Amino acid sequence: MLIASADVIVTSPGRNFVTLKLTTSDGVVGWGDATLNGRELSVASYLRDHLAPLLLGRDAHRIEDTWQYLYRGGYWRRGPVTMAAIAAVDTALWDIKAKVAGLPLYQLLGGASRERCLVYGHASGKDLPELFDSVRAHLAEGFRAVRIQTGVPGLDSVYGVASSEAAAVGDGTRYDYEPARRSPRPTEESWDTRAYLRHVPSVFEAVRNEFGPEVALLHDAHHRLTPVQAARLGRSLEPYDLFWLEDVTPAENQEALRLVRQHTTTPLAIGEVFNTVWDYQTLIREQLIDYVRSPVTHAGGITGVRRILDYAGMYQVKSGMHGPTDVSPIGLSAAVHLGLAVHNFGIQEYMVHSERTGEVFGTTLDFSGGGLRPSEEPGLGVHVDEELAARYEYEPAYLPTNRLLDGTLHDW
Ligand code: GCO
Ligand code: MG
Repeated sequence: MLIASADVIVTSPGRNFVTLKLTTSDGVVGWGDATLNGRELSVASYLRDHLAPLLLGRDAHRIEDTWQYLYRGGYWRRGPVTMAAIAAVDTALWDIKAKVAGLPLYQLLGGASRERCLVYGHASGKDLPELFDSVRAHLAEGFRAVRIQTGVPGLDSVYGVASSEAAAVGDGTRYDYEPARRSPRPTEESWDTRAYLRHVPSVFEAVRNEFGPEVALLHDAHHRLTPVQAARLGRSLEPYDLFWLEDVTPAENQEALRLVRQHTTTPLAIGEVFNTVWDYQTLIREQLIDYVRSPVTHAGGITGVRRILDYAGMYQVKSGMHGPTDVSPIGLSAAVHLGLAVHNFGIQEYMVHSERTGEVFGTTLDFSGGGLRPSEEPGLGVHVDEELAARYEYEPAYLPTNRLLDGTLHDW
């Protein structure tokens, strides 16, 4: 069974997505997600101009060999563009193999290790009343874990908090947060670490008082702190029993996490911007973190993330795959198949896609009891409406940048 065609679909049903469609000589179709927020066209070109010609005529069953061929054979290794492109190929090949086997993908990965994958949603609000509405709306929808982000007094716009227009989406309490704005240049946000560090513990105190001890609470510091600031934040949040504190520092300096770890027992999650097991080598071996964030879409597909999770499992580190709306429903479905199968699953991020996205990318995932489960359909269980996709043309969109109050560019 040979790969007969490799087509790249760029579509923008509200936000941009890059999708790979592989078709075999027998007519079996496999889908893969290669969406890299704000840098979509570079991955589309990587796939279209450099990988598609290499894939034609290859045996579609040789997934591991294809992964190595694209990773080692390309000479230029790692990096988000390369690894998102490899991810799409890998995911599409797993989709094909599972369809040929007549089994849902998770069965090929070892079968279910649990009934469903616990997920967390995004609760946010510019102040406490808005935040409480958002938490309540999530709990009413069945979420058992929520990420908490709020505005910081003195700052106009803050990572993770929806604008008022977005807050009006749906029943008015979801506060959908989509950081990439459709514009030819990134927007700018402002930041003040001291104001943030003063404010956040009081938010978690209020949320615990209002919603009790049961609900799992998470928080994303989005790479903005130094190690010593991160250590302080982790320690100040200990009374509120967080499920995790995410991306406290820009963790490409892995050793920096030693200091954070020595000073706090708040669990740490890192790695949504990482794309290979090498990015985690020290973090995992020294048990400096508790959850790895790499999703199937950005870290070399099922094959790449399974490698990371097998290594993590040796050190009691669990999965916490990135699942914002910039991971397409195809990428989310792949993550849920993998999450259902691996032993060291922790939690899955689930930022619900817009209705328009759902019309282009249909999934067969089932959300109930606070978790997601894939259907029994052979393969990934995703259906792409290609005609509809063609109607939504790519539009430039960028993630914001971030500046300190004195104008210095800071990590966003
Ligand atoms: C998360 C992330 C996202 C990213 C976004 C970038 O934890 O969900 O931090 O909000 O900022 O996915 O593309
Ligand atoms: Mg994050």
